[in-house]
Amino acid sequence: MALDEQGSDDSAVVNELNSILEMDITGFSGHPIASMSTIPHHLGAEVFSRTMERNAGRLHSFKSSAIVEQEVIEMIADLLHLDIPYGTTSSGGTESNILAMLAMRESKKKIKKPEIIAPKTVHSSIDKAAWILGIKLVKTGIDRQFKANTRLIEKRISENTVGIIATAGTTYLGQIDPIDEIGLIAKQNRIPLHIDAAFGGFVIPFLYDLGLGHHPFDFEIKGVTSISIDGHKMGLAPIPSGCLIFRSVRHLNAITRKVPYLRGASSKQSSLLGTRPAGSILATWAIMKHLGRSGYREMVRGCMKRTQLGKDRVDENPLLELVIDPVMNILAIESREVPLNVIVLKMEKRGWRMVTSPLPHSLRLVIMPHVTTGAMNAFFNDLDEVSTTVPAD
Ligand code: 0PR
Repeated sequence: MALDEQGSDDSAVVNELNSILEMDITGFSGHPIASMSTIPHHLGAEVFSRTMERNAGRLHSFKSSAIVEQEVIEMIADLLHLDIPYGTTSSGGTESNILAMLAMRESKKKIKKPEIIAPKTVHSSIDKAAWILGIKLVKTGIDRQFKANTRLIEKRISENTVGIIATAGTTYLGQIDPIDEIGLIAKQNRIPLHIDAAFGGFVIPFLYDLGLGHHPFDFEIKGVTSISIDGHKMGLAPIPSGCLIFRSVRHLNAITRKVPYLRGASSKQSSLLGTRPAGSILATWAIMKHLGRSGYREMVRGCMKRTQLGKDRVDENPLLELVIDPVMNILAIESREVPLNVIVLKMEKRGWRMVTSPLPHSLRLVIMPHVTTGAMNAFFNDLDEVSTTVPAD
């Protein structure tokens, strides 16, 4: 498309854009059921929209953002059982994971051929980070519940190992690795352990409060050295909102660079990005202050209630099967009769945008706060029809 010499007036542009935007399935459209993103909390959206010019890469000018960023890090660390955190906000799970792996590589600089051990269920951003950072990723096996096998991790530790990674809330199944066991071997071998809690970080602490399972995953476990957690998933924050927290200042220092021409707080940067939106950090702060623990707990309660509804609907359909009993608000569904690809095509025709996980081949549903009981029922009514070869009457 060429850039027009003369611009169009506001309303013409907005009309054109609106017709393009109609293609999207968003949290507002009643159909989204597969995505880890949600409608940001209205307070965050309001804060974001009026602070868009603020740059968290220039904290010397935007001093308020420096204070607020630190408070976001502290509130999140509090949720993750750490009193004195060191960290940075980020653009999301990918950036946090890249930085965590950079810290591992940099804190063991003597190792010339760095390797990181990670179960094969880690998110693709871990592979991307290894590629960018020149780190060899040693992938390890999982058990029948799709959790990391600790023994296999231990076996692969070598003189080149600079770190271990585990996940609290896997992308495909929402499964939690046995982080207490992995923490123990990481500590015994003095190897940093990063936990990717991009999705699960804003869920697991509240599951415990709600009596829905105790899954130790955070800094309570001595061997855990860093955690990534995303506001823009279950934190209800606008995109981009991620956070990386370290237990030790040594690891934060390992990813901090001087930017000598900038002054004061801006003269050091720990993020990958230079210019980055302060608006989403301010929005995350506002949402966290507004919701408090009880607000998040109630949100998780609702998501888990509707997850149970989804589980019941799968259990009622003899041609569908869950891969694991849901640990958090993610359901992975296998089909016994109709091939999954056929189901996906038919569901897409009915307006659903689907996600299929490869391990194992299954449909992934994420029961985010915007996924209402009505949307769940509408989805399963359609799924019941397309998952059988016998036409429904
Ligand atoms: N770690 C885990 C466990 C993740 O699931 C993800 C994203 C990341 C890290 C990376 O986070 P960022 O995407 O914030 O960098 N997983 C999402 C998913 O696979 C990414 C996504 C989100 C994909 C929304 C599609 C979508 O509609 O669902």
